[in-house]
Order: sequence, then C-alpha cells, then structure tokens
Amino acid sequence: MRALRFLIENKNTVFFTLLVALVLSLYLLVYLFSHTPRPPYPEELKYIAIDEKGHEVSRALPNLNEHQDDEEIFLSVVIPSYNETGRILLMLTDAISFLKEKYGSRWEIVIVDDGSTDNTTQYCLKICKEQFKLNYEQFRIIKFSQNRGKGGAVRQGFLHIRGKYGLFADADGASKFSDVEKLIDATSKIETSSTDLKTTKPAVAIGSRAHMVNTEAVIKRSMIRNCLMYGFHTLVFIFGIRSIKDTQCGFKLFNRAAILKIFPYLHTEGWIFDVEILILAIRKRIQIEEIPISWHEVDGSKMALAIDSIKMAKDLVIIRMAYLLGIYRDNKKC
Ligand SMILES: Nc1nc2c(ncn2[C@@H]2O[C@H](COP(=O)(O)OP(=O)(O)O)[C@@H](O)[C@H]2O)c(=O)[nH]1
Ligand SMILES: [Mg+2]
Repeated sequence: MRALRFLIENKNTVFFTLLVALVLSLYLLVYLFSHTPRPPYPEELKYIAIDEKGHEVSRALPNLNEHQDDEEIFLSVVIPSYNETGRILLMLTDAISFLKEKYGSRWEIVIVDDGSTDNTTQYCLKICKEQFKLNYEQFRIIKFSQNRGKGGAVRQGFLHIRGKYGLFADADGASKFSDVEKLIDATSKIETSSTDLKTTKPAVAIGSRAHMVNTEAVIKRSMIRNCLMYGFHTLVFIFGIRSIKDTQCGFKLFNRAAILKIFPYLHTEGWIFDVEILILAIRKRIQIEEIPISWHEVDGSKMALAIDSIKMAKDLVIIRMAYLLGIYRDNKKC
C-alpha cells in the first residue's frame, strides 16, 4: 500500500527513471549486437595474380586513393566469391567478353575469395591463365584466410581498386553483365548534373529487379523464398529505406568519390551490407539511381534461407538503431 502511494506521489520521477533505464538497456543491447569489421590479416592486403611468365605472384594491394588516373582503368569489377568453382566460369565468360569488347584493356577484375574451402582461388587463377589469357594486372585475387561475409569481401575489394568506377557483381552471373552500361550511363548523368567543375560528384547506380516481381523469374522461386522476400521488403520499409525498391540486387556501381564516402564507413560484413551502403549514401546525400536490369535465378545460392533471414532481420534493426543511437557514425571510419 505504502509502495503504491509512493509510486503515485512520485510518478514523474518513476516515469523518468524507467525511461532512462529503458534507453540505457536499448543502447547496451544495440551496442552488444553492433558490428565492427575485423581488420584484414597481413596476407589479405596482398593480391595474387599470374605474371607474364605464367607464374603465380603476390603483391601489395594499391589503395583506392593512390589511383587518380581515370584514363588508366575505367571499370573495376569486384566479385565476392565463396566456394564458387561451380558457378563463376559462366559469369566470368560473360563479363570478360563484354569488358574486352567495350573497354579494351581499361578494366580489372578483383575476385575476393572469402575463405572458400573448394579452391576457388586456384580455380580462378587457372582459368585466367589457360582460358582467358589475361594480362596479370587485370585479374587479381584477394584471398581471405577466414570467411568474413559478402559485405566484408566487397568492402575489402572496393578499398583497393584502381578504376574510375567500381562495380560489385555476384559470382553466379544472375545479372546480365552488359547491363553495367546502363549503370555507367546513370552515374555519368549524375556526375555531369553537378555545377562544381573541380570535384567529381559522388554517384551510385544500383541494379534493380523490382520490375520483375510479377514475372516468371520471381514467381518460379520457391514459395518460402518469396514469402521471406516480401517480409524483408516490409522490414526494410519500416526501418527507413522507402525510396529504393530493390536493396538486395548483387549488381551495384559507384564512382570513386562515392566509394570513398561509403566503404571506409561500412560496418556490416554480412548479407545485409547492401542496406547499410544505401543508408550511408542517403545520409551523405549521395544521389542513387535505381536501374532495371535483366536477372535470372541461378541455383546454388549460398544463403541458408531460415538462419540467414533471421540474421538479416536482426542486423537490419541493429544498423538502423546503431545510427540512431550514435553507435555507428557516418563520419568515423571503421
Ligand atoms: N564474400 C562472401 N561472399 C559470399 C558469401 N556467401 C555468398 N557469397 C557471394 O555472394 C554472391 C551472391 O551469393 P548467392 O549465394 O548467389 O546469393 P543469392 O543470389 O542472394 O541467393 C556470390 O557471389 C557468392 O559467392 C560469403 O560468405 N562471403
Ligand atoms: Mg544468386
């Protein structure tokens, strides 16, 4: 009775104490689940390639800032790869034939082997040498000794490319590679819309499958995958990316100015990293164009549907809350 009277008499203080306790516990919870990318091991700061004599070589990776000569490499393609010996050949064949025809030798491919256990690195080196006969500077592999996740792989790749534009593309070849031209056109339009002639305006163009929602390619997917897709879209909508219809397509292009503003600040290494990239771009007022591309379902997905979907939902909430509470900051490199 006395306790109840005390609560009523001090209701403002009680309410305030409860509120502080709630905010503190929320902060602690988000802090505990927040993510810091693991620093690269020394061997992950090197790339492996095949030299002119056909030997395997390992050299220090360049830093993104070092290469300002846009004429040298026009497009860098980063391919996150985890156990991809079964799927990557088709993707590379499609990509390399387009790149050679369109850009001569002004391109590079950076494969990030994310701790594969199926010899993805050796397999890629072999096809680079025997099948594609590539100049060694054009085909580089960063090999992680331990798996980091797709986001960690893309981040590490992008921080060490030489191109004017950087594209990340899935190893399964689900997107038609030549659609990269549409993304490049969109980013160039954003760049030329700037009135500042001294610096390049950061620009992002992302492949989108939103136009395909009612087409066979999506309908043919398993019911569970489609249900999860709709659930995920709803969650993304609630947690704040409303201007973009397809956040998850593995085909996204950035100019160097955008890469420098986004990737050093990216915390997430798992599947949900695309959403953090977009959140960062939106926070930094970088213009994003969503471009419809051709896409088809490819078997052999590395996603464990149930577990990875739960992780993605959790990580999505954590990203949004961490920015809200100041645990993640968009002006602090991580
Ligand atoms: N770096 C990295 N890449 C991964 C991992 N799992 C999948 N990937 C890559 O992410 C891309 C898309 O993967 P996929 O399995 O096709 O996913 P889905 O298209 O979303 O079903 C492929 O290039 C994979 O090799 C991982 O743990 N680490
Ligand atoms: Mg896929």
